[in-house]
Amino acid sequence: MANQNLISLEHDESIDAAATRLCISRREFLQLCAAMATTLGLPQGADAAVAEAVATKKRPSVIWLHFQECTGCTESILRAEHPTLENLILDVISLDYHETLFAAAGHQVEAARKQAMKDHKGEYILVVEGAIPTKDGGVYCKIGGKTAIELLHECAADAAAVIAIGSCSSWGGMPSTGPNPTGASSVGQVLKKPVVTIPGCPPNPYNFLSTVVHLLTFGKLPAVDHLGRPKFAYSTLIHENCERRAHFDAGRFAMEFGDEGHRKGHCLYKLGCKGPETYANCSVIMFGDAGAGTWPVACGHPCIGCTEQGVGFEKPIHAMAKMKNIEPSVFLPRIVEEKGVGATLGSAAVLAAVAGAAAGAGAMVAKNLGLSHQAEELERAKKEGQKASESTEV
Ligand code: FSX
Ligand code: SF4
Ligand code: F3S
Repeated sequence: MANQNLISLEHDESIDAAATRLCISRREFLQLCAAMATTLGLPQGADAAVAEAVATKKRPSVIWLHFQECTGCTESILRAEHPTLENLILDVISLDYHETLFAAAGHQVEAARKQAMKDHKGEYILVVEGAIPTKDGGVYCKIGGKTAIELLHECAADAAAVIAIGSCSSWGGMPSTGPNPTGASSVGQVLKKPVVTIPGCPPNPYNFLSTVVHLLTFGKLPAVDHLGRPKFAYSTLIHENCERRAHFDAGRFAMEFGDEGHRKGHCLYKLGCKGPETYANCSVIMFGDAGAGTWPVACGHPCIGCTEQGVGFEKPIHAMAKMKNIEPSVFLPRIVEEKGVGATLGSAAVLAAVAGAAAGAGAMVAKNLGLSHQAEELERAKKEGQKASESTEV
């Protein structure tokens, strides 16, 4: 069914102007906005509100700090190979300070930071990439003569919101791996207050973009969990929506890289996949540059739990994951559906949307349902084949 709300924007000049700014067609612009509304788990029709906000709202000033990290967050967010995404992110924010992207250097760039903080006092968003070394007075990371601890406190004081981007700033990430010689800590630990966290090493750019777009559209940051993670992105385990889940449930595993199970796309649990203990939406919205619709597990590599404190960079890559949720997913179909009882696939998908589960789950469930049925069919055919050959032998 056509989306009436998007159709109502057909003659909206601001939409045309936004599309022209981004060098894309208005159709592509609306598709992007619909994708963001979907990522946010917003109800049908919210895509029009998102499109209007992106096209017309004043861009918030962003001051972006870099501490202990690899700059992968910036690289994944502003990927040069994806000019549309890069343009869109730079279109929804006003990036007033960013050490690695600024052409200026030294005193000039320091002056730009101070000016932006003065001009947008109490209104700017502080985005922090990288962990903060806290040992020995913080001497292991200094910028412009100030330690990361000093800079963070200085910039956070007048910020309207603080977003920790990537696992390093969210919970310490790779720099905090034992024995953590520099005392690498998270933004929340140093500021001693909750901040919005977008973990991932690197984080999925759509999760950052969708967080900012939520702020633009509704004037507030999205709902977060106890770790500050936006619920739209981090409330389900990778394992819950994984395309290999049917193989897990049927007990079909790759045992070695390159073995038959691996080549057939079986579950990577026994190769150390941390999907069962990692909260993120990679299996739903996909994440990776290896081709369309891919993400680490789809490429054949176990999830290493890069978003999850205590898992990523902590547990050996090939150690088996702890099962956090051993209950079968409510979205998995019953083998025999009793009439009038139980959730149908359609209602499960609606429930997922209402519950704010990452959108796309319905599609993934449908895909899993197909795989489950295929698996059952294969199993049945195999058994029937065995029976037939047994009776022939007798
Ligand atoms: Fe790197 Fe960012 Fe990892 Fe950390 O991402 S991709 S080390 S999360 O802070 O630059
Ligand atoms: Fe997917 Fe990993 Fe779970 Fe297997 S263990 S179903 S590969 S998330
Ligand atoms: Fe990270 Fe696992 Fe996603 S390794 S990118 S959380 S699939």
